[in-house]
Amino acid sequence: MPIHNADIAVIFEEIADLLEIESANVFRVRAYRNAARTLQELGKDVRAMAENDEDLTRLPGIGDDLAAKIREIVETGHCAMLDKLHKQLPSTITELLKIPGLGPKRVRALYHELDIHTMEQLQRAVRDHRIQALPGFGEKTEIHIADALAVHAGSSSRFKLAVAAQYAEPLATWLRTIPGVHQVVIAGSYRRARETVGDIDILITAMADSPVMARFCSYDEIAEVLSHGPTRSSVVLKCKLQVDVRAVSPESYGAALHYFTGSKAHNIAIRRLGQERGLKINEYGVFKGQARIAGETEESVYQAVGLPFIPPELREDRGEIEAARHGYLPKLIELSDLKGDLHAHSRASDGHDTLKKMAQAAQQHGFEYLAITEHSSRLTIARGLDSVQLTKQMDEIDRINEQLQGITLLKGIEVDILEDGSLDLPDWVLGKLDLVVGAIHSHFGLSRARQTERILKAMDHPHFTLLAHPSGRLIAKREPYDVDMLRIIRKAKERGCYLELNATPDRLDLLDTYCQAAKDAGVLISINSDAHSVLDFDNLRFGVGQARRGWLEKQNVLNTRSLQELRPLLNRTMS
Ligand code: DGT
Ligand code: CA
Ligand code: CA
Repeated sequence: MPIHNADIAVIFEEIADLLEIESANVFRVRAYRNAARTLQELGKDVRAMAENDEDLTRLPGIGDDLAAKIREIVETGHCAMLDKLHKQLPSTITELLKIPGLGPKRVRALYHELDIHTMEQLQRAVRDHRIQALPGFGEKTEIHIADALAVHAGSSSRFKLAVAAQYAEPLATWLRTIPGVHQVVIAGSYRRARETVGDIDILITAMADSPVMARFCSYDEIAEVLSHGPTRSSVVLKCKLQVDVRAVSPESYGAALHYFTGSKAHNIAIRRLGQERGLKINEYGVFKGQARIAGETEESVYQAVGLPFIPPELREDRGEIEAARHGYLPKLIELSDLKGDLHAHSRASDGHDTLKKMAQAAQQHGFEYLAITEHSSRLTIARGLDSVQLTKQMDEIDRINEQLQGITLLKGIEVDILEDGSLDLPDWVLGKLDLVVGAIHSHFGLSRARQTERILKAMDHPHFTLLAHPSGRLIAKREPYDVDMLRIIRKAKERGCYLELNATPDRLDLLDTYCQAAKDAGVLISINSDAHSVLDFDNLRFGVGQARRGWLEKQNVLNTRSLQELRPLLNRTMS
């Protein structure tokens, strides 16, 4: 692999970082940093210079020693000095340096002051809150490290659905502009709206002479072309997301779309149904002997095995084929069914926009109502509200509602559920609100029994309306806390309160299988944006995707109700 100037600069930067951690002479450290900068900004290829035996010491900041190191790196790809530093310091140090926000100074403090040599030791220091006590650190940095550690622990190569969308959708849009292209569909787990996707599968139909495959392989975000052919190609984008593209003829479109949408388990079950009828089903069509009897549309594939169309989000072989056969497939909720949103923040706590802006944005999304639910005072990092501030906000909402037309702000709070299950604000103020959204933001590590009791107790509170992000998980960052979710669902039924499906891309919480359990128990789910800015309402589509995976229909979702229908449902009469 050819060495570029930037590669050598990276090595010199790392040497400088490690020397700094070792408390080396500041001039020495600076020499490596200066050399790194010289290499980054140099218009000439230093490898070519070294190979042509040019005098490297004529470059600014490069003396005999650094010139020798450049030659060494160009010839071997390694630098013995960096290897030696790696051996002297715990390997964790290099990993710590990769955490955004942790420069060599902070890493040195962790190493020298807290004697942290391993990830486990770091984990323990985070847990015991010893990090925030260090000079120059603080609570924010500690949380940052905790997040980075969690990512490190669960480091998987799957992409969150919303992140994959940011790459896949512009690519699909661009593919549609290529001459001769008819259809472009993103299939696979993406189409099934799984919360994370392993890779992107794109299906294309195009004229035989379309240059689509050649063009696809020249897309400027590609890092590597894994395979390239007239009907299938695979590439890895610079962001490391793999994209598989398949081109099929129009008569195979439905069969191919069905095949590449999956899931694999669903496909196998459908193929078996075909076999029972003497049919062969593959990505090219449905065949009886040599004759193609279906495959142009997905509907025709299902029809061939005696079933109605099954929506992609249900295709997990979790009972959807049975349901289709017996005619009780759900009529799944759609984004346009939502009439409001019951969880949003404004500038009064940790949001970015004013109440009025948030209301107008909600209205533009076709909503009749938006509940403002700031954090409560316990959550100091989110500038939570106390009783006085909340009372003031209620007055402000009254004033704004008088000015607004066609949209109503509801008065709410996202109140912290404290460790003992009590709520972080007094009853008198909670009683004045339209709804009380309860949430866990601390003590994630309680035992299953205690965590469950804590939430059940909160739900017993006479003013409790809705449990926010019920499992507390952050995708690829933080595991759900240990709770008996079925017990919580039963409690919600008993108490006449509701569970949230939080649509934030890294939450998507309640999980799909529990949505189904809540539906079966007759508990309504509220699909909420948890918006912290006017842009966040766009995330609701991911929440709706997850709700569809959870078999939810319009009537199972609280915020499909009109404001008039909603009011009595928020009025807690049970106590
Ligand atoms: P992912 O990418 O891990 O999030 O999940 P998928 O479902 O997108 O899986 P992927 O990309 O490996 O394959 C796309 C679809 O192709 C998959 O959902 C079903 C179909 N498929 C892949 N391999 C097989 C197979 O061995 N048999 C059958 N029947 N279908 C397969
Ligand atoms: Ca895939
Ligand atoms: Ca794939």
